[in-house]
Amino acid sequence: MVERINEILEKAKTAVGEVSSRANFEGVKAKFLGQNGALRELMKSMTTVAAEDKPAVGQAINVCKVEIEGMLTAKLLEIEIREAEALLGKKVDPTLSNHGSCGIFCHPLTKIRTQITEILSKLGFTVADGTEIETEWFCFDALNTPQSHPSRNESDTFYFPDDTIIENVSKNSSERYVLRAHTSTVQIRTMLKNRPPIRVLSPGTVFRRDAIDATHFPSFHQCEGLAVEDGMSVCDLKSTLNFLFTELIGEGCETRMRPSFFPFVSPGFEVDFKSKNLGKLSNKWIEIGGCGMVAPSVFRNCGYEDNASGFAFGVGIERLAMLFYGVDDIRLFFQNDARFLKQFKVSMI
Ligand code: FA5
Repeated sequence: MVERINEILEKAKTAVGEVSSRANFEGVKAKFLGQNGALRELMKSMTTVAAEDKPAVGQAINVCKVEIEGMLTAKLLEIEIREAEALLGKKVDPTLSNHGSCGIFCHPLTKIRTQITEILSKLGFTVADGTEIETEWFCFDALNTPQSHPSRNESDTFYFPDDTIIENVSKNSSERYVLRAHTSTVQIRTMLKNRPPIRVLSPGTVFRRDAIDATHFPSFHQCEGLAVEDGMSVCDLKSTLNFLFTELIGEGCETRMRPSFFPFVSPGFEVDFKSKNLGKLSNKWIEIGGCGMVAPSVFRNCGYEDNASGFAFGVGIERLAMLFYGVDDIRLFFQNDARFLKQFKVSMI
């Protein structure tokens, strides 16, 4: 039996050494580690081994398996480096860190996020940080969203168990922690810390228990905008959004603002887009974000005077990227498929 194990190991060394492509790789992997592979055959023949020899033989088979897996992992890395080099047209050093640089490719979501912040920085907006784990107060109560609101259902929002303790995020005993369901939490954090004039943007990840389809994903990205200044009106909101969309998308898309309800703005609107060139989503209105004038109760929750005025908006980064790049399925952004990503040859600093 031990001879048989050694023989398989030798054969595996030769076979893995000769692998030159991914297809070839899969074949060799199946031959040794697959359902009907050599290792499985060895395991089956354990029934014929004498009881006293079983531990030693079992261990030898295990060692053989680990060695073959190791050889295959090293070979796969070699293949991936070769593929990356072919894609990039230059040598790749996989040991180098990619921190601080998007290299030649930049994920489309990163690109859109950067564009939004660059465009609105021309109007004086700066970036404000938020946190992904929030308390119910920041996510809902401070935003005038009562317990009975559907967005607070367990089936909509990710709640942490009652006894969770998270350092640096304090809460009162009746509250729970949540994964923030929108970036509007940053409106509250910003207004508690600052006084007007305020012009901030806050891009980030948000989480909802949404079923996955072509336009929904349970973890996605939004960019919040908040401006608080004397005498602000819906005109300021509309012209800010028009400026953003015209700079970002250009003339190829139609936009509309339709009256809608969000508990933290009054009046509130939904912003939709339509594009002729969007595959299976062509000529359909796609909701891109919500917006409105900050509600007096929200100002009060942050200790502001009732007569404060400001607007807020929250746009879905995936939805904007879909329109911008003509991507008709949101899932493509998260599959990490090089064939999809390599199309986004953008040079970014
Ligand atoms: C909000 O989240 C509000 N906080 C927006 C807002 C901010 C309104 C400020 C008023 C003032 P809504 O739930 O509609 O609103 O989500 C905003 C956008 O996020 C949507 O228009 C859509 O573009 C995107 N979005 C929502 N759910 C998903 C999902 N599951 N997957 C991908 N994108 C989504």
